[in-house]
Amino acid sequence: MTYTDKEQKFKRYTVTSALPYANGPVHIGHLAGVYVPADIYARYLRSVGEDVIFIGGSDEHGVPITIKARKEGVNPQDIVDRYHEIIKKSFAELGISFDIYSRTSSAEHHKTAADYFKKLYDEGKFVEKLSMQYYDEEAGQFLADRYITGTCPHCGNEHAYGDQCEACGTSLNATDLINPKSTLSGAKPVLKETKHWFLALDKDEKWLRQWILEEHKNDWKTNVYGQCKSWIDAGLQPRAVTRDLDWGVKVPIEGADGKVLYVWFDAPIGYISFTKELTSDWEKWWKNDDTKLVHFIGKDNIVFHCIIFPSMLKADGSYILPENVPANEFLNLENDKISTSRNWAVWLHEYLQDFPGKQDVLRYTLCANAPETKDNNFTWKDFQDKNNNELVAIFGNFVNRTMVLTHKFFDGKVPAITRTTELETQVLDELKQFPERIGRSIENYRFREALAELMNLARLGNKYLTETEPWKLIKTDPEYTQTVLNISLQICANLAILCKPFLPFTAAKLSSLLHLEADKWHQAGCTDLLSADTELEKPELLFEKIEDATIETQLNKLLETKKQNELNSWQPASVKNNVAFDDFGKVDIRVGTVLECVKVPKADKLLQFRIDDGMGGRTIVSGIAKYYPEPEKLVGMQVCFIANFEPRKLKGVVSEGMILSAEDKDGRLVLITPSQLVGNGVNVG
Ligand code: B3M
Ligand code: ZN
Repeated sequence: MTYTDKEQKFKRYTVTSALPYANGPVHIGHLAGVYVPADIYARYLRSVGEDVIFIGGSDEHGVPITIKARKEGVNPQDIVDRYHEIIKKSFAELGISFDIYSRTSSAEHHKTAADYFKKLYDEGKFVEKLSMQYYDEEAGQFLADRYITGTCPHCGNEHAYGDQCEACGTSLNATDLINPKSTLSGAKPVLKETKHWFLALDKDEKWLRQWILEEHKNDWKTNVYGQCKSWIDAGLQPRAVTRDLDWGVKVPIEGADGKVLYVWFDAPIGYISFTKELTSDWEKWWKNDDTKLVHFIGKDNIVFHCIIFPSMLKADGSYILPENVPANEFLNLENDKISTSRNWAVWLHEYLQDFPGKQDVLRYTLCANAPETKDNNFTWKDFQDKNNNELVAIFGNFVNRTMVLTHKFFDGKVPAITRTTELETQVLDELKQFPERIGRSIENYRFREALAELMNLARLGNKYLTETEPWKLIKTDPEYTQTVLNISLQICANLAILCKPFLPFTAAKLSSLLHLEADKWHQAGCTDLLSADTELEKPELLFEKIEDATIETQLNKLLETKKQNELNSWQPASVKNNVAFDDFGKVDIRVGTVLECVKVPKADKLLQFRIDDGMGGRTIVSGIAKYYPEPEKLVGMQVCFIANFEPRKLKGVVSEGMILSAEDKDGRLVLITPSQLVGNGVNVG
């Protein structure tokens, strides 16, 4: 039983988490925004004994998939097969406790989505319209959604997609874009007539306004409510739910060849089809008023889950609407926007490889830093601090001290409570409050607050040990020491139960160390979870310190990415103004052989060359020392130099010319040398 849904209006919970596109692996931004909070919520509901299903799966349709396939020169099916497996496996390893993780390419989904469309079509719920859509004549294809980019009419972002501007979050129609451009060929698209089916969102405005802006005024998060309000206030437009594409769920009516359902029409139906795959009893999870439907999503999905999907559900008429849509904001990485295309991310499957057995550390950090009310930042330093200063120093340390002392003084068996003092009464009073306090925070989607409370329970344990000092007390009052360690072990047991939604691996380990059987939320909050004489396992550390070197490795990985991105975004300098042939002829470029090359004393950047120029030799100073740390190795090499460059003195050496080099993308200077040996002093031109 939950603390807030007091009158027991809800008998069961359908919890969904956004379906990640199977065009890449998942990263910490996805996790902090959607999957970690959703998992905490689902695990908590199970722990309080609620009937819950937690639904997830891969979104395998839509232009993000076909664009990726095109880029790699493979089929869309190859892309989704590859990433669906990676995503599914990594979620499982992180302990995201889906009751089902399916995919929208499944036969059940295709059928469910097609039937859903067909029913609305047969009931005349769509508006059928011939409209002008952008078409790429070079590619011979209509340009749906991400196949077209242009300037957002709302915020001026020049890289807005045909269906959405990621900068301001506005949902767009491709024809809204200013300066539209095809992402297939780069060509300016033309308008061509095509038939599509539209959801009449304009007709839904009234009930949406009532339902969201009135009924959910106080329980939806302000970021969600605010976005909904601005869309509704701006006036809702009919929205096409079909596309001229060949990848997706085929439009199940006559005369719709070459058309598929819009990905944002089929994907949320995925929640329903996956429930069908999970249980034949699926309808009660979707059609009963005593079911609470909650969608966990990122902020860029708000319009689809709060307006478009509800409008689809309402159009069918037999479904419940979401009770809440707790969307998070975005997580940045090291102060920079997470980006799949720039590889600026911490990828879950890589984390699991680099940090085996440390799933809970990531879960902890991402929950403690979750972007619940504003964008937030993940840094590796903070990850290390949260592990070392919180998990190790507070939680782990308390449990470890308690276990070690019990083994030392009481042979690893839970000692009985002998006498208690005022202090134990106080500790118990506080302890009692934790399940409800943490539970209420979770029920209100305040996961950071809930986690902070959990750590306060570990702090309570540490404070109790510090005040009673059992390591000293054993000498003067062994009897009361029994009480102290009993109470401390009971706090450990409470931690094991209450940490489970957040830190499931730690909960399992701690429960097995304590031989704790209780695992239900409402069993916590008391001091009789472990009976006297229960044998404990040998102490084992719950968390280990993370060393600087480990963090350094991760930071270096990001540094490499940054360098790579700089190289990728490098563009040749624009060509200078034209010069007349005669002007070019004034520059006298020759070839010479390096006879000697040494560093110029007291000048880090300079090398002093002696060149055989076929004319008796000359000295040239060049600022390339940084790129040639062993200058003697250049002896014998032929170089090109400007022979009639005005001589000038550099660090006391007269330089008679200028050696030519190319500046590479990373700013490195590389000497220019003829491709075959030529005579010294010959002209270059
Ligand atoms: N695949 C979009 C996204 O990952 C989308 C979510 C679908 S939820 C039904 O942002
Ligand atoms: Zn915009």
